[in-house]
Amino acid sequence: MAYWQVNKIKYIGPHQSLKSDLGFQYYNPEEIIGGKKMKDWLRFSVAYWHTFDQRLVDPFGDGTAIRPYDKYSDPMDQALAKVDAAFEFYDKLGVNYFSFHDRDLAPEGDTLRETNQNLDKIVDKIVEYQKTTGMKVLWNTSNLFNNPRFVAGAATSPYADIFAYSAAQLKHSLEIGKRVGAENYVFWGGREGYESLWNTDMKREQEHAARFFQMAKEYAKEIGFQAQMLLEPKPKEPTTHQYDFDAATTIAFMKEYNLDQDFKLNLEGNHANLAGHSYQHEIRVARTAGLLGSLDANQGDKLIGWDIDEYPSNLYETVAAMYEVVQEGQIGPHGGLNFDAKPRRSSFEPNDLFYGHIVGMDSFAAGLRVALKMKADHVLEDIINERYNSYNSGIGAQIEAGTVNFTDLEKYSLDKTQAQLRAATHSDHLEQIKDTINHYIIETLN
Ligand code: XUL
Ligand code: CO
Repeated sequence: MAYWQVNKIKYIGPHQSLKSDLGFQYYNPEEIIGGKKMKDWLRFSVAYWHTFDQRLVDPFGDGTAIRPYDKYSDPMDQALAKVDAAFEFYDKLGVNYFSFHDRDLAPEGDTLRETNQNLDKIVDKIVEYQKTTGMKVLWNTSNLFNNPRFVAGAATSPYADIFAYSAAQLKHSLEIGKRVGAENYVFWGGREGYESLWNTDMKREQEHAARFFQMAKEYAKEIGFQAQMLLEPKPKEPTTHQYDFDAATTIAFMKEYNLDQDFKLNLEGNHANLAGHSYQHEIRVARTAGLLGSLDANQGDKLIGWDIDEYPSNLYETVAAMYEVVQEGQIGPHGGLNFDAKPRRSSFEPNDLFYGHIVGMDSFAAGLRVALKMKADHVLEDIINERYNSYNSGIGAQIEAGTVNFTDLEKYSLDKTQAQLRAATHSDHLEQIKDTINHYIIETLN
């Protein structure tokens, strides 16, 4: 039985008008570009929670989603049907990876023992499908935020029983990660933050979080689960302040607690915007620290300002993100682009899940094409090399080599005139750079 009323999505090339059939305009998975297949550059992953579980609720309205497994009223029957629907969806969309939380897959029981039994039954079915389809897991994670017991956090909960339960839940999630061969394991600190400092012992909470990550790493090692561990920064939502605020804050935390050897970052576009940054900024910060792990692909709406998880469609942003990836040579050692994104509440039909992924995949594929072309033409490299040229010789080279001090630099500068100093600077011609980038976008995609 087919759950999704579409044929396999194929590359059809750039198309002018609204398409009657579904197809990719820029994503051509087997095409070799920049020395690699497109699908290997991008490693797209479908997010189980948004794609198969999300009912399209918003704070003012109930879910609108129509899904092909809605007819199953028993939660376990529905969970089993969703696995069939999911694997058919991956096949029709043509992706090789998916990502999931433990709680996305199966309903909770009254005890963790019962919950684990439900989950294991679904994972058994997933593992069988993996054998016949070759589908891989980009990452799995544990939902330590939805249930009311996590009201004040999980690893940073002030209640020790909740910390203990969270550890036990996570332990099983790591075991599942090993069974499905997850390439990464993500920690998004859903409620690891605070509502108010007036009742919060911040230092103690952060030490608890660090201990939690240490134990997770130790247990993964103990069972031979080799996934790359990733922390996913987000500044707010659901708590007023989340400890993993942004890439820079999370890196400082990782270094303070000696986690930077074993953990890297999973960065998300909409989270970057909530922190007052661009996606490109977050990726650059992680790259600079050698800690780029993987990417969650989505975008926010600048006019709304919440974390609304739109499918990415903004070409300028995907070009900027893929520019960073192209400079890096890969997304991360085992990274990919996971669509942490959902359709709008008004796009409630099953096929909208395909349209959403198509625009997301096409947008990043287009970004990749443009970024590779700009790199091949050395557009920005030449500008940047020229801009820092004064450090390649003379006083600049001495500054970089650490062979001069403040006294030397005073001697060097004391009698320089205003005109000489003005002549040492050059216009950045930023407007020209932006016009050039526009030109590359238009030319490459035509
Ligand atoms: C929430 C978010 C999560 C994580 C996984 O904003 O991004 O979906 O990616 O828990
Ligand atoms: Co995310």
